[in-house]
Amino acid sequence: MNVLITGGAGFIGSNLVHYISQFRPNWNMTVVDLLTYAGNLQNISSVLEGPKCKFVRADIADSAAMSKVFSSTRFDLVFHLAAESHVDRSIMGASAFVRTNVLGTQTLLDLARSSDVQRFVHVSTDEVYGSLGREGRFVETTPLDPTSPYAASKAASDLMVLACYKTHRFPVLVTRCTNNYGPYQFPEKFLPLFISNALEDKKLPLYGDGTNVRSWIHVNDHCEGLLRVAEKGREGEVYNLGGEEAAELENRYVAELLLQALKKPKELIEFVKDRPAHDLRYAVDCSKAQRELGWMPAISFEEGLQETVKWYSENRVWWEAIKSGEYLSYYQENYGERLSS
Ligand code: NAD
Ligand code: TDX
Repeated sequence: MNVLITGGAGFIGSNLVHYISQFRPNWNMTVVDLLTYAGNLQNISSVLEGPKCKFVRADIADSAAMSKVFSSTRFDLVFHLAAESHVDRSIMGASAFVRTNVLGTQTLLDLARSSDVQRFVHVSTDEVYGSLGREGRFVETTPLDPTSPYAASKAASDLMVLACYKTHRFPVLVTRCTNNYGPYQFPEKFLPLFISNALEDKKLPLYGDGTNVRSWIHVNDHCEGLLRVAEKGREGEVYNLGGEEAAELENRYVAELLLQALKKPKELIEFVKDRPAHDLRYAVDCSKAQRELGWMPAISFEEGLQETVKWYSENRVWWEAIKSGEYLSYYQENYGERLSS
């Protein structure tokens, strides 16, 4: 079985590479990643040392480069994760999001279709549905109503992927997952940013009044969901994947929990100017994945958060190296005027 994983040096992609290496040890993996600011080969270095995984640095929107990748191996399965993935960066500038998330996805679809790929799993997000009020859940048929440029670019890519099935019967599957957490997450996202800032005794910049709700899922539960979708999902279908109900939590509460775990004072939290069009709440109904694939998240948020806090505490070298250079300019641009010091 030959598997192409795009974005395999990023957060979820690298966890998927480790997961496959452990649970599908016979699969041959090819990782394609441009190694943008978010990609880090160290995340998968141990797997790359073995015989089952090779790496190609390439831009998924570069059809000549990607054409070489598809002609070097006949892939049975594609997991497409490469993306610009951070909402705040999409607010600062949307073009890279359109290029990678929309054009890059279409480039892959064209090449995968002409090289007879058997399954194409497009890894999308619950953010394409927009924002929920305090009640209710997104189901797979909820109309798409994205609010950020990031979410709009992912929604556009979902529609191109689904159109490829409708028009050409190309065997695609789309997943829409809630907020992931775990090892190797770039410290611009809420949890690794807050954990690493707390470890450095820096302020935790909480947007608005901190009552926005996210549904948290451990990245390994997401990886298991992706394997089930690839192996058992129905072609042309969308599957929501998300955390347990108990992991639907207000940001403020999660910030306090992680401070407790690190034995740091609540006073590190600073309420700052809100993100524009900040979605109030995400929560997905995963009953389709449960019914059709027998999938459910297995890691409780309580357990997963403790383990994640421990990982960032023990792997300071990993995130300290990232929190330099380009990261500092991004941090200044996004938080400079928001934070008091
Ligand atoms: P990430 O930003 O950590 O990783 C993205 C990876 O894609 C990086 O390694 C980067 O170098 C690579 N990349 C970016 N542009 C590229 C290009 N043009 N060509 C090749 N590679 C490129 O993102 P993540 O959090 O791991 O998310 C992975 C996927 O899962 C994304 O498609 C995202 O939309 C989706 N998703 C993420 C979450 C979440 O909570 N993080 C939840 C649901 C869905
Ligand atoms: O500094 C911050 N302060 C803050 O209060 C940051 C970075 C975030 N937040 C809030 C905003 C959100 O309500 O925390 C919540 C989570 O923020 P992000 O980590 O930026 O994630 P979110 O906007 O929810 O989007 C995430 O989930 C879906 C991922 O970044 C996407 O890639 C994924 O598709």
